[in-house]
Amino acid sequence: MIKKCLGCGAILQDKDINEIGYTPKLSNDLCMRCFKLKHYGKNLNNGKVQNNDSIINYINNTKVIVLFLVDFLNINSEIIKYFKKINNSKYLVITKSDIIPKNIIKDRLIKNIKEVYKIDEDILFCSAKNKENINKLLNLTESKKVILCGLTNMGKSSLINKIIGSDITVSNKENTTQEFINVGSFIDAPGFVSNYKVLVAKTKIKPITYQLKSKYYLLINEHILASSKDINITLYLPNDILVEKRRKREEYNYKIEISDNEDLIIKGLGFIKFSSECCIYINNSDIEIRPSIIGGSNEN
Ligand SMILES: Nc1nc2c(ncn2[C@@H]2O[C@H](COP(=O)(O)OP(=O)(O)OP(=O)(O)O)[C@@H](O)[C@H]2O)c(=O)[nH]1
Ligand SMILES: [Mg+2]
Repeated sequence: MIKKCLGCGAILQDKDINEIGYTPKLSNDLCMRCFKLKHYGKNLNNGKVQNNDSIINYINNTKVIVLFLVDFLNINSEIIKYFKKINNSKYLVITKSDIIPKNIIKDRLIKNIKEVYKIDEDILFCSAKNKENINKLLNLTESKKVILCGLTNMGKSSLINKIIGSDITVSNKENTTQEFINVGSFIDAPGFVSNYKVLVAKTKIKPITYQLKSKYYLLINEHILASSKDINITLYLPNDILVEKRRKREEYNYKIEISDNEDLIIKGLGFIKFSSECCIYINNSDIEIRPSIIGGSNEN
C-alpha cells in the first residue's frame, strides 16, 4: 500500500536515501527530509521541484475554491500571471500580514494592487502568526474544498496548520511541500518556483529611507543600485537584509528610467519606492518596475 509522508506529501520509500520520500522505516509517518527539517531545521536536499504549469493544470482540473497566497514583498507580474491562469473561483490572499509596515493603509494597498495588476477578484489579508482573518477564511470556504497555492515560502502550509491544527512541515527553505496534501477540507499545494531565491521576512518590515547620492551606490545583499542624480528612496525589504552605502564604481549591467511614484521590485527580496524620476543602474535582471502599490495616502 502506498503511504505518504504527513509532512510533505511525498510517497514514503526505504530504497534510496538520495530520493524524495526516503525513510529508514516505512512505519514512520515522516520522510527523513521532513524529520530533519522539523526537528533540526536542517535541509537534507532541495527536494523535487514541481513544474508551475503542472500545478496550475491540476488546479484547473478541479472545482475547488482557490486561495492564492502571496506576501507583501513578493507581489510581481510573474506571480500575478499564475494567479490569472487559474480558472476556478479564487481569492488573492496577502499572507503574513504581520510583516506589513505599520504605516500602510490596507484598503489603499488593496485598491492599488487591483489597479496596478488589473485584478477583479477579492483580495484579503491574513496571518498565520497573529491569526488575522483566519475565521473569515474559514467562513468563506465553509464546508467546501479549498486549495492553497502560491510561490514557495508564502506560508501555505503554515496557514492550513493554523486553521485546522494539522502538522504539515513548515520551513523557510524552498520547496518544503513536495506533493499535493489532502487534509480535512483543504489541499496544500507544492509552491511555485522561479529563477530567483525567495527570502523570508520574519518580522514586521521597517521601511528605510535613504538619500542615494549620485557619487555612491547601495549594496543590497548582492544587488548594486546607483542613481544618476541625488534621490530619496524607501526600501521595503526583510529587516535582516544587509544594506551598505559605497563609493560609486563604474560597471553596471542595466540602466533603467524610473518615473516618480514607481516601485523597483527586486524579485524574491522586496521593492524600493522612488519618489522622483531618475535613471538608475543595477546589476540584476530579476527586477520589475510598477506604479507604486503604496502610493497615494500612504506616502511617507
Ligand atoms: N511572519 C510570518 N511568517 C510566516 C507566516 N506564515 C508562514 N511564515 C513563515 O514563512 C516560511 C514558509 O512557511 P511555509 O508554511 O513552509 O510556506 P509554504 O508556502 O508552505 O512553502 P512551500 O511548501 O515551500 O511551498 C516559514 O519560515 C514560516 O515560519 C506568517 O503568517 N507570518
Ligand atoms: Mg508548504
